[in-house]
Amino acid sequence: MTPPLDDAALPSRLPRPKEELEALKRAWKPTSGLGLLKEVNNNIIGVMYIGTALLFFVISGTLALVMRTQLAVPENDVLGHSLYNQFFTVHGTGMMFLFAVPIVEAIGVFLLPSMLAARDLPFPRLSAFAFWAYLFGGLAFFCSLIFEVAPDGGWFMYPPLTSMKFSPGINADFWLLGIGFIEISAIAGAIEIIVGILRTRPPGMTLDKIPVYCWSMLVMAGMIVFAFPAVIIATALLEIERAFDWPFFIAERGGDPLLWQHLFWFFGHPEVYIIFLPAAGLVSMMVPALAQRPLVGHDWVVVALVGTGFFSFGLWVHHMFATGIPPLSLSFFSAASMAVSVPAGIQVFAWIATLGKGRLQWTVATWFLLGFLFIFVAGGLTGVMVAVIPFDWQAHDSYFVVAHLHYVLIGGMVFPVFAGLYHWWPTMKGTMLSERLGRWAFWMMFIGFNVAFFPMHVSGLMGMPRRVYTYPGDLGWNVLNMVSTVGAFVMAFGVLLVLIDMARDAFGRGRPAPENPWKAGTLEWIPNDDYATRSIPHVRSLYPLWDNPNLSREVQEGAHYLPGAPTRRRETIVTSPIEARPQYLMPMPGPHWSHFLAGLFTAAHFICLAVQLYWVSLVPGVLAIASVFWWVWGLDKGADHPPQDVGGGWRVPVYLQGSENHSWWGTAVLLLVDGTAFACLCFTYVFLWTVSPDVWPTGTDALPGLGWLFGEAALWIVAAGAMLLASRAVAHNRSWTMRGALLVGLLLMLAAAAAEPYNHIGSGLVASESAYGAIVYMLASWQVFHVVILVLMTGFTLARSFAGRLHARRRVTFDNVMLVWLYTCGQGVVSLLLVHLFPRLAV
Ligand code: HEM
Ligand SMILES: [Cu+2]
Repeated sequence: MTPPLDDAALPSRLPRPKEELEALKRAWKPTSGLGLLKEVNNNIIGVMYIGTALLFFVISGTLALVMRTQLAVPENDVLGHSLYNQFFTVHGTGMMFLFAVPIVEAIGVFLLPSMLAARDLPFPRLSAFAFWAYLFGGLAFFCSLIFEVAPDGGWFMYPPLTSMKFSPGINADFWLLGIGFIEISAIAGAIEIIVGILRTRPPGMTLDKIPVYCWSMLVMAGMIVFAFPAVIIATALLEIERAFDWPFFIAERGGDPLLWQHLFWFFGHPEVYIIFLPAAGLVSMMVPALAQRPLVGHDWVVVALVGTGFFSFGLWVHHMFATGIPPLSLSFFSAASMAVSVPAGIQVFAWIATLGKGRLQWTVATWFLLGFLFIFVAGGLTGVMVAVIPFDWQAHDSYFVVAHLHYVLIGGMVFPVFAGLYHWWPTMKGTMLSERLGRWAFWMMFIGFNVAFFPMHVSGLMGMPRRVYTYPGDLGWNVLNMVSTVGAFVMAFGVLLVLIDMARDAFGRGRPAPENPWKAGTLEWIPNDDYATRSIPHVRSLYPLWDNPNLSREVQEGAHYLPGAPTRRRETIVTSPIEARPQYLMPMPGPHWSHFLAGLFTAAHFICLAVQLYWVSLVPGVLAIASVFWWVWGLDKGADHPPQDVGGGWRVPVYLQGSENHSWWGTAVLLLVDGTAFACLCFTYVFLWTVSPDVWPTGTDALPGLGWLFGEAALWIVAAGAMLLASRAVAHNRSWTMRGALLVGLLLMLAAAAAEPYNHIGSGLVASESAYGAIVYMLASWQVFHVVILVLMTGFTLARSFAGRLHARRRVTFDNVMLVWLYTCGQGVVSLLLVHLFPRLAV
């Protein structure tokens, strides 16, 4: 490789040839009209994504207003009992799953590439797919309210209330299938964000020069990878219990409703930080810009972010203080819950110190930030209160908790997000929102919020339980409730003002923004176009625009990296994860119908399942898979161009195989998700055994013989060996050996995956009889599911091989399949050891 740039020189020589910019523009030309559906550019998808999340916020908020109307006076009958239950469930679920998480990811999709000066994130079609799946799934979810079949078990859907016995209709299925599948889109977004931040940074942006926001997004995406599988597994188990009567949560047959709580809160607690950390990251970017000085204690803030992400996984039990947990673990989790306020405190002090040292600009964003600090600190304090166990026992399931959770969520994420909307609006299309309307909106939201939610602390302590649709008039709660309702409406008018402001801008009434209106120091303020920045800047510090006042002009003149489109198509530079050295030029997929159709059909498939049209659901299911094949068929282009000059003396290839390829990283992250899901199933097995060892077999009679264990394990191991053989065959271009090895390996895996349920059926185990049977067959089904995926992937690989698109110098597709394959074999062996050895050892 060529040496990197010496300090003074600019990466590309000026002036640039005229046709260069033309080529760049042509490659990134957006589609118009109906073509918008095909679009993948993060600038466009990001805006649609944010808009959809705001739409869902407004819908969920409207439900809250109706609930507040119902609660304004005692014995009210605006909403009946059953509808109220549906309303709070859809409100809570909508806010948490369809607004809070999606909007932070959406902001990431919009903002990250420009903060990293990348032309786009590494998997543009994946984010577009995630967006469409989310849009269609979310709309269907809200529609369930219209037909009065919305879920009504609360946003955390505790069984047994949500199991078949107590929720016989399809309401709960809407939640389980609707939300379960929308999580796919959250995970897709997380993969995109992780690989994007690690691999598409601008040259020179080493780990210590990553903007705080990117750190926060990296941590949050990492948390999604480890937290969301738990809720996906939980929803899958509950849905399977409902559909096939496999008793995971039914105590009479050895299940345990607490299993749900563990799995759910293992996700649910980190969820709060998944929402809060990106918001904190946004704050850490806005505060320095508004105060015109670097963030005080930058390194500490980063450590705090990473630390929060790490520790918040240990805390799920504090949502279960009232469930009869042993006292020693109670104290441990109580102390840990308080400790997690320390990193939040560090960040708050860093922001206050920065604001205090700088010369503050008073923008709308500043006001929202101050509102955020006030509300969030208040919510943190009540959080410490409920972390005290005796207090929690008092306040549990009262309005005190409703007040606390809204202080944290609205203070901690809604206010920063609105600050961010006003702050970064100019980067969208160069116009500004109205400072005057914005200030009105802020004050209405701030005052309305406190008027609405502060009294709930009091009504909660006076004994008002949460999730009641009405109350008698003689308990002293009347005034407090009326005040809360009035406050909620004032706040809603504040939100409405923001929407009006945004609509004004959309209809061309916005003021044109100056370049970098708040004089910020980070890369997203370099003027942007469909192709992102004209050239990719060389980064030397945390605030490049402050340290080099010429940077923006240099970039716009094309003096930095990749000033054009050398291969005449969309592409960006992939850099090394730590030092951000250019490694290769990644071609990026352009607009296409496939991912849109994949999103549409995936949503249709799950909606059909939710309304129990099982056979019909096969049609969109097959179409979704076909669309995915169509989508990925055109990727993995191989080195179809010679190495290209990207500036700074770097001449890089246009294709790299093996572990340096970005899609290999994407697959690896996906397997982390998969592994976490599998770990949750293993946890389920062991957990159910600890609560009901009596339904487990004692002695070896009831178990399949050891021969099955060794036989099946051998099949998995040999199948893995076949894959390694196939891999060597690819390296030597021995196509027929590869095809043969793949087919043999696949047959072995099919045999292994089928043998496992077969031998349990043989020994008389019935899935619906006991929790033991249920989890054993669940683990076996999990393996079958993986092999089915591998059948599809192998078929695809073979098709590529026959089409001449797979050989020694073009094997990225193959390598990704190999990862999934080897993982599946390993998982198969672990699963066998657990199922066959554990009952033998645990007598
Ligand atoms: C726009 C202002 C909002 C108002 C007026 C509001 C009001 C309410 C009300 C009346 C309830 C039902 C309480 C009960 O009956 O137990 C509730 C529950 C809830 N809200 Fe909000 N809310 C608002 C915004 C939000 C936001 C922004 C989030 C999250 C990001 C959120 C998350 C929740 C959750 C998770 C629940 C619990 C639902 C359950 O118990 O299953 N809310 N809210
Ligand atoms: Cu928690």
